[in-house]
Amino acid sequence: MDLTLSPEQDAVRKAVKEWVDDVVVPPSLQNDREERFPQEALDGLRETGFIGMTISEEYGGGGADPLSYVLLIEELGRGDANVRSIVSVHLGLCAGSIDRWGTPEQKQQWLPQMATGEVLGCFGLTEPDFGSNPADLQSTAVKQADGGYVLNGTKIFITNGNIAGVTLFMARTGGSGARGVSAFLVPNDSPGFESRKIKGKLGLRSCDTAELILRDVKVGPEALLGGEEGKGIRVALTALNDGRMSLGASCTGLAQAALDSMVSYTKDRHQFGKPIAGHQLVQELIADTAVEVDCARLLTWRVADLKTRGEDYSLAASKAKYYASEASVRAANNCVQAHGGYGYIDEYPAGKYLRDARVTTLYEGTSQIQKLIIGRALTGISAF
Ligand code: TGC
Ligand code: FAD
Repeated sequence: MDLTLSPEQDAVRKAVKEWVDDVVVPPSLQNDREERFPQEALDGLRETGFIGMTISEEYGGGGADPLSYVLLIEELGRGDANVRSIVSVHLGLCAGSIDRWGTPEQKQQWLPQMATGEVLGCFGLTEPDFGSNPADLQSTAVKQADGGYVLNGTKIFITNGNIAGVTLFMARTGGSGARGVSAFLVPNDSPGFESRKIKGKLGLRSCDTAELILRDVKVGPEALLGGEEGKGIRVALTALNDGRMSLGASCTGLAQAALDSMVSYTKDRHQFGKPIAGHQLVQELIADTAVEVDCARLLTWRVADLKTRGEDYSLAASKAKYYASEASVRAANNCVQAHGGYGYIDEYPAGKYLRDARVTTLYEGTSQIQKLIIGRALTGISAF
């Protein structure tokens, strides 16, 4: 299923697909078994420039349009969701926020290094006691006489947290609720900044997930993103519009991988004297998945189209994220089913697809939160 792509977008898609098949897919199962970080993929993302694809050209990035970014992320999601998460947190959530809200000095300080991947970014919103409701977060930023701040607080489940050079850190500068939160750009090597690896994840076993603990971390006034207090939740939720578009793309890619794997396996595997692909109920698994892949892709490409046209894409992003994440779990589950017992061992990727898909209905706003966002937009009544 395809809509018409421009020649440039088509070229991006082909180049990324080829690179993903060469570099990302081959070590992905072994990396998952060993919980090994996909270093070759990260090196390759730097060499190809994919790591800075959407950063403005004036800061050394690729200046890519939203649909090209979606194509990149979909292919990465097809190859290995671990690699996808490194990129979309670095680019979409962190660099994207600096590009959108940063002062000229902040852009100059961070974006050139992020465009090459020399510095990776992470996104510090979730806290141990505040996940779905970040407006109540408790990390603090206390203003000092010199205009700088002292930061304290703990962030949990932070993708790239141990490998990033800069954290977009949301902390309370004063007052309760969303308006009391501000966004800071904090170097991860600051004195008092500690990161701890989170182990034992159900899926996404080879990418980095961290707990970040900040104890009296001192930053100058230049660390306040955009130079304005009280914008932290808005900064975060705006970034998450892009994050949700990206997750729609990643889940489309994962569901496509599950579909490809099912088609290939069921044509080879024989039972009752014929390929299992010849049994109608097996074809049902394939057909259901194929339709869901198309739906997920169309919903996600629509978000990119709205963004390209400068229209509000937040509602469309929530719909795409909600649908594609749930669809990717169903696709991966169908893939396991079509593989029979072989779907339950790690010789085939089916089990990895299911474990990697599972988190996508949880992060970047759970499915329940997406449904409440959609319901609020349609009715004008907030259930929060
Ligand atoms: P609310 O009162 O509605 O709004 C607060 C301020 O934000 C503005 N705003 C938005 N701006 C842009 N886009 C949107 N979609 C926006 N939604 C709200 C709003 O205008 C307001 O601005 P201002 O200037 O008036 O102050 O906020 P709320 O507290 O009612 O929001 C509720 C809710 C539940 C929708 C929100 O808190 C939410 O989305 N919660 C989910 C949290 C979440 O998604 N966390 C994700 C963490 S990051 C992550 O998971 C990365 S995973 C890594 C990977 O992908 O690999
Ligand atoms: P909770 O908010 O406690 O929710 C628990 C359950 O209650 C969910 O089912 C939820 O849907 C439901 N619930 C909560 N409120 C409501 C309501 N009002 N109505 C109905 N149901 C409700 N965060 C970051 O900031 N940066 C990252 O890079 C990042 N990466 C992550 C990587 C991984 C691998 C994981 C697992 C998480 C990551 N997160 C990150 C955190 C993620 O965004 C949160 O886990 C998610 O937002 C949910 O928050 P919570 O875990 O506190 O769950």
